[in-house]
Amino acid sequence: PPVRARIGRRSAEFSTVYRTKSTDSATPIRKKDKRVTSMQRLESAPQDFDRVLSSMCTEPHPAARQAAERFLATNPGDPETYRTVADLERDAVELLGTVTGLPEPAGYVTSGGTEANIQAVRIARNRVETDDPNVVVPTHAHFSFWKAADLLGVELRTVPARDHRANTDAVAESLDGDTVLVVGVAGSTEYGYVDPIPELAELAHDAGALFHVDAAWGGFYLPFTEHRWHFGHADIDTMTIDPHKVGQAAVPAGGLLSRSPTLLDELAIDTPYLESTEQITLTGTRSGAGVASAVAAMEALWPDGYREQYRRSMDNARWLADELAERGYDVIEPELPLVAADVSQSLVEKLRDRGWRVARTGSDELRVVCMPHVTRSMLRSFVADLDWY
Ligand code: 0PR
Repeated sequence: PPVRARIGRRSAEFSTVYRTKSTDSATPIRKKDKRVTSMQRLESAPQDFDRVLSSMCTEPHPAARQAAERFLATNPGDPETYRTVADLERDAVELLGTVTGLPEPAGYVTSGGTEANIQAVRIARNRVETDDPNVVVPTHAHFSFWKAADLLGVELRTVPARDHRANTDAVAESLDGDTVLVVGVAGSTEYGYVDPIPELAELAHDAGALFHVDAAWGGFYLPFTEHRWHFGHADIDTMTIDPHKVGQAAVPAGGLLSRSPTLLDELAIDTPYLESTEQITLTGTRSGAGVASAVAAMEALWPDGYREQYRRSMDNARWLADELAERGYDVIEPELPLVAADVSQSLVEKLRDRGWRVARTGSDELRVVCMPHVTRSMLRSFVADLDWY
């Protein structure tokens, strides 16, 4: 679909902090509560992660929580003033390089996958002189690429998938001399599937374009799989990998990595009145808490903790997929710890009424993301509720 058709539309369905689809707030304000402060209301609110099967955020590792608190008031956006957190950010990038097979990584800790994806598009656009740049993404790419296209004035060419993975023939057909970037997804938001990364990289480079991998969610599960997804497997230019998702850091901590520091130069803006002379980030003031917690989580968990987590989450996903299949639902075979199944809208609504936070795919399947906070016992009671209807 042309990108313009999907952007700038206003409707009651639009979901932001201010306007949300959800009608049942976790902490409803009733008239008689008027003199109760928001903080007092929080005390009686339910535990955040108890029934959350829809989120790509999770409970941070205890070390990450502690590190976040310690660096709450620091700003890695001003590295000459906040030197400790600036050092920590270098460590974070090193660790992300280790996870993604990149020995001399360049990059920084972003506010999340959205910022990292926008910046990857910005690098590619700025690198090439063309009046009419286009970016080729599979249809299952995250919606942050639509934001990027809108902000940066590039044409987004979406390519249909085959079996939930990018179709390389269709990608090849949509490339031309104005293609500045091709995107592959390693762990898609809807199904957790991995695109053919080495093949896409080759197509991109043959067309003179850069190649970006979005491993925002999958990046901390994939090292323990057979998938070919990282810098050591393919000629990848940039990558998104988010510590604040499966990495178990505190929010906000995303990651943008680049094979070479030269590509990041495309993002540089002069900062005349700071001690440091330029900035490559999209936001100015940034969260030192996110940076510090990313380092703490990765030092605590890489590689054994993440491996153990992958095994547990993947076992849970396979277990849930089997339970749903036994009950006659069509299940999309999980490739990473994410289960999608053809459960009716009305049943999903009933589960939501019972407090389950579950998501849906674009094709209206039920979608359960097996994050670290999602345990077998949680899934057992979810299935028990499903059986009850
Ligand atoms: N790339 C991929 C593959 C993603 O799945 C996501 C987020 C992003 C990029 C963007 O990352 P940020 O949200 O950090 O900018 N995918 C989830 C989604 O859109 C994000 C999410 C997280 C949703 C927590 C709900 C939630 O509770 O579904």
